[in-house]
Amino acid sequence: MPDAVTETRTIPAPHHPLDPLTPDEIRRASAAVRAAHDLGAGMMFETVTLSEPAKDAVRGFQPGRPFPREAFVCAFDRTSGAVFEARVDLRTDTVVDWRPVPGVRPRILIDDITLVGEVARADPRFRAALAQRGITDFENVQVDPWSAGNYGLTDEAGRRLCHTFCWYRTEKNDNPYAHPIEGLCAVVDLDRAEVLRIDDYGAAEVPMQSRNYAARYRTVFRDDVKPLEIVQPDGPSFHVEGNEVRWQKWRLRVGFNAREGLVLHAIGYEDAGRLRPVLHRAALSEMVVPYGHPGGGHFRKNAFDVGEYGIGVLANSLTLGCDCLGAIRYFDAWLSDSKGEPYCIEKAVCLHEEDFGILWKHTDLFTGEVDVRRARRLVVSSISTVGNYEYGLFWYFHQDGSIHFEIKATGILNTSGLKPGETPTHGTIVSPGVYAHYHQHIFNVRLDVAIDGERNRVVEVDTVALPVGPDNPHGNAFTTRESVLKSEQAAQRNVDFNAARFWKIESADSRNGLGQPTAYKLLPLSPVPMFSSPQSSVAKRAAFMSRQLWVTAYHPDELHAAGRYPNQSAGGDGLPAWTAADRPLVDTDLVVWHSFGLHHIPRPEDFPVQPVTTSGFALHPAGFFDENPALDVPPTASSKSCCVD
Ligand SMILES: [Cu+2]
Repeated sequence: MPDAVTETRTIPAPHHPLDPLTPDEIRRASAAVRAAHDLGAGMMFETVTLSEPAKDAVRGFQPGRPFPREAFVCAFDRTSGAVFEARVDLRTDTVVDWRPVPGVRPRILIDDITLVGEVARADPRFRAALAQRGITDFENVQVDPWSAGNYGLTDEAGRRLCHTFCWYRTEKNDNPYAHPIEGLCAVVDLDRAEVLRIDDYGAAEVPMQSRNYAARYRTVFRDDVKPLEIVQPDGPSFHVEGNEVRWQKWRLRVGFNAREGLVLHAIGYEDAGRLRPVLHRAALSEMVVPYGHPGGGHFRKNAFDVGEYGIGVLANSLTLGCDCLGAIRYFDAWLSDSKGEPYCIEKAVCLHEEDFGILWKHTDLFTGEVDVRRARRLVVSSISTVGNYEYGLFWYFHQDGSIHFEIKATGILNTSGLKPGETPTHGTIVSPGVYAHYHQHIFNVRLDVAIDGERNRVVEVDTVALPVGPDNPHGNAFTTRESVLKSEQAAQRNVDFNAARFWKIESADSRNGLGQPTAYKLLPLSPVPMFSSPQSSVAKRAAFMSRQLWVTAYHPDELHAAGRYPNQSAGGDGLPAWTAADRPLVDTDLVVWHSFGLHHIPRPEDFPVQPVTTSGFALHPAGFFDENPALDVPPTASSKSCCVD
C-alpha cells in the first residue's frame, strides 16, 4: 500500500512573488481586463497567468512584506481575430498595459478541441467523404485537432484554424488509432465554427483489427508479480512551505502555468550555511514533433505542444499508487478558462523521493574494507496528455549536486492507413494496414542559469587527440580545448561526438578551493539531428531544433524558443530573432537553451500503447564543489552492514 499523502492542496494565497496566480487573482485579472477593454461577445482569454516579477523584486522579497504582483493576460476577439496583451496590477486591479499584437494567432484552446470534432462531423462534405469510405455512423469518428501550421495557402490566410486527421472507434472505449481513416482531412475555421475545406487525398480501407491495451480488454495477466511496497515510515525527507521545497541541501520553488506546465524557480544548493544559486528558472520552453511522411495531409503534422496547445493545460490529475508511489506531496494547478474564470487541475504536480541505487562505493582491495552509500533523488514531475501521446516532465535532484531532466514519452503512436500499393518507406507497419510514420520529438528547455550569481559565461569543452610526435611518442595523449562562447551567433552549437563535447556554465566571480571557476556542465544526453529541410515550413518555425545549444543574454520577455505565438506562425520568431542582435555573452546574465529529443522510428512494440521512452539532459557540478559533495550522506540502516567503520 502506498503511504498516505502528506498534503494535497496548494495554499490559495500568494506568499511569494513567484507563486502562481491564485483563483481569486485569475478572476480579478480577467475582470479588470474585461472592465477596461471589453471585446464583446467574442472575447476569449487565451492566458491569465503570473507576470513574473523582475529578479530584483524576487531577491528583495522579505516574508510578510508586500510584494509586486502582476498578471499577464492574452485575450482575443474571435469575431475579428484581433489579439491583445495586457498586464494587470493585482494590488489595484488596474490594467497597466494593453496592446494589440497584430498578425498572430493565440493557442488552440480546450474549447476548440471539442468544437473541431463537432463541426467536422456535422459537415455534409465530411460526411460524404466518410460515406465513400463505408462509414455512416459518424458519431464513432474521432477527429483529432492538429495545429494547422503555415503553408502559405491563400484561403487559410487570416483565419484561426485547425487541421485534422480522423479515426474510427468500434465502441466507446476502443483504441481508435488501430482504425485510421486515411486521406481525409478537414480544415476547420475555429472562429466561424465551420469547415473551411475538405482535403481528400484518396481513401484506403479502414483497418478493423482491434488493438486494445486497456485492462478491460485483457483476460490474461502474468501471475508472478508480487507486491513491491515503498515504505517511508517517518515520512519524506522534504519540507514544503507554500511552493517552496527544501530537500536536504536543495532549495527550489514549484511553479506552473498553462503553457509551459511545470516551472521551477530559484534552484539553489545550501553549502556550509550559504545558499548558492544554480538556476533562476527552468522550464520546457517549446517542443515540436515533425513527421517525415510527405504525402496526404501528413506533411502538416508537426505539433508544437507547448506553444500551440499548452502542455500545462493538458496536465493530468495524478493518482497515488499509479502515477506516483511513496510519500507524496501534490501541487494543484490553477489555470484560466476561455472566459477568464479559474479552474483547478488537482494534483497536477507530484513531489516525492525515490531510491536511486548506489550513490558511491569503494572496496579497499587490500584491506577488504567496504564503504557504500545508497542514493536517493527528489522528483518533481507532471504528466500531460496531448492527443494520442503522453509526455511526462521529470526533474530530478541528486545528492551529489547534479540535476537531471527527463521527458517520458508514452501513449499511443499516431497512425495512418497504408494506401493500396503504398510502399512503407516513411514509417513502420504496426498492425495490418496500420502505418506509424517516422517522426521526432524535439524539446527545448530554457535554463535561466545563475551559477553562484548572475554573472556567468558558457565554455565549450572539446576533447582532442594529439598527433603522434615528440610530445606524444606513444600516441596515447589527449587533452581538452576550451572555447568561451562570446556572443549569441557564436553560441549556436551542436554536439560533436568525435570531440565528446559538453558545455560548462562558469561563474565569473566565484572560485572553488582549487582556484577554478565554480561551474556546472551541461551534458547533452539525447541530442537529435534535424531531418526537416532548412527550407521547410517547420524548420523555419522551429529553428530551435537546428542547434542543440543556444545561449542568449537574459531578457525577461524571451521565454519561448519559437516565440510567444508559434500557432500558424510563418517562422523566424524566438531564438533566431533574438540572437540576430548577437549580444555579448561573457560574464553577464545568461540564458542557456538546450534542444534534445527522441528520434522515433516506431517499432511494433510501440503499439498499441507505447512503453515509456526517455530523453533528457544532465547538469553536473564541475568545480562547483571542491570534492564529492555527497561524502556526508549517512549510511542507511540497510547499508550499514555493508560498511566497515
Ligand atoms: Cu514518437
